[in-house]
Amino acid sequence: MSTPGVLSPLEKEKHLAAAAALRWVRDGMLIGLGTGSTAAYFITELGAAVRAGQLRVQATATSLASETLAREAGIPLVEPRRGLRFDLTVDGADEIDSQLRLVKGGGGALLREKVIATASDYLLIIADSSKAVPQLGRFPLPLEVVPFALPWVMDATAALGGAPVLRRDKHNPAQLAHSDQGNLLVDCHFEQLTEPEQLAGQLQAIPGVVDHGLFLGLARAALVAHGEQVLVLRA
Ligand code: ABF
Repeated sequence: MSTPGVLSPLEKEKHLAAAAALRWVRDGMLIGLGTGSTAAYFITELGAAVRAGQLRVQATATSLASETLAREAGIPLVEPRRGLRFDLTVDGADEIDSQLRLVKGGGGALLREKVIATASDYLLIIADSSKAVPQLGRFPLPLEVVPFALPWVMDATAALGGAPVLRRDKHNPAQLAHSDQGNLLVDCHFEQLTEPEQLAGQLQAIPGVVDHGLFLGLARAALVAHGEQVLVLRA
């Protein structure tokens, strides 16, 4: 495990969880690479193992940012194609409950993340301790939305109690945020997600919603770092 410089306690936890995920990787695997700062630590660690000749893997990334990082790290990349399945995908999350239901998409990559997670035999989530929650819903639920449909998606999600907010570019708030597909991102502020399965169906039924950040029944395990310890949660 590489040792990054001075890190905050949460950053240390992210790095610890990411480094622990390397133990799930076997030689020859096809790996899905997640997005976000925790997944970035994993990509860096995996790249170091590949460059050192300890592991031979191929990978596909869930975002253009992770793809660039993986390329720089020396991880061989494969393009999407029919029949492609991933032995393992390692990704972060915004919230994880005790049933390993997830809220994802704070990083804007929820669509590619769900595509790759669904095409994976094993989705392993890596996270710092702040992500484990008794109930989903404190973190706003992201949606990827086709631009033309935006006004009606805002109306429909408001009617569901989601208090939708159109996401702005975090580096340039005068601009709207866009996904890698060029779609818009809407963050829904539900007070609590008591029935995530029902809500997932309602959101998916809104025309123009490409996908939502609820990942239900997809994660097989989560590595959640608490201080110096990494807890393994299983579905
Ligand atoms: C991705 O990155 C997401 O689905 C989630 O939105 C985010 C987590 O980011 P971080 O690891 O930076 O907290 O995994």
